Amino acid sequence: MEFLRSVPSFQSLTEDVLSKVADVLEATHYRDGDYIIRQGATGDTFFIISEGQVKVTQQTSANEEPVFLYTLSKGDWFGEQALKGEDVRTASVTAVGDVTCLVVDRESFKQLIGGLENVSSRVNDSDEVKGKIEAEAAFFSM
Ligand code: PCG
Repeated sequence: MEFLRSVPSFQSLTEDVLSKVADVLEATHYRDGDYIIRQGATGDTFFIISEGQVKVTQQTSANEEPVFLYTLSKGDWFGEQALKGEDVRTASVTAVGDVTCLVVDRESFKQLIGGLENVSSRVNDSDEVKGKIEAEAAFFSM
C-alpha cells in the first residue's frame, strides 16, 4: 500500500481503490535481460515497477534493429497500450538487472487504473506511434 501510494501517477486514487489494486496485483520477478514484454505479442497485463529498472525498445519496421526508447525505474509503469484498443504490445520491455513488477490484469486495470488521465494518455510516444495508436483507438470506438 505504502509503495502504491508513493507512485506519482496514482496520487489521485482513493485509499479504497489503492487497496483494491493491492489486493489484485501479483509480484513477479525478472532477471537481467529477461523479456517482460515482447513487441507484437498480445498482452492483457499492466506492470508497475517496484524494484529495479527496465529498458523499452521499439522496432519501427521488420528489417530494422530495435531502437532504445527509455529506461523506466521504480514507481514507473508500462503495458497500458495493449489494454487500450487492440491488445498488441507496441514496444519491448526487458529487465536491466533484477526487477520486480507488480502485475495487474486487464479487468482490474480497466476498473481501477485505466480511467486515470495520466495513464490513459502517455505523452512520450513518437508522432508515428501516436498516430497509429489514435487510429486504432478510433477504429475500435466505432
Ligand atoms: P504496451 O502494452 O504496448 O507494451 C509495451 C509498453 O512499453 C507500452 O505498452 C508502454 O507502456 C511502454 N512504453 C514506454 N515508453 C513507450 C514509448 O515511448 N512508446 C511506446 N509505444 N510504448 C512505450
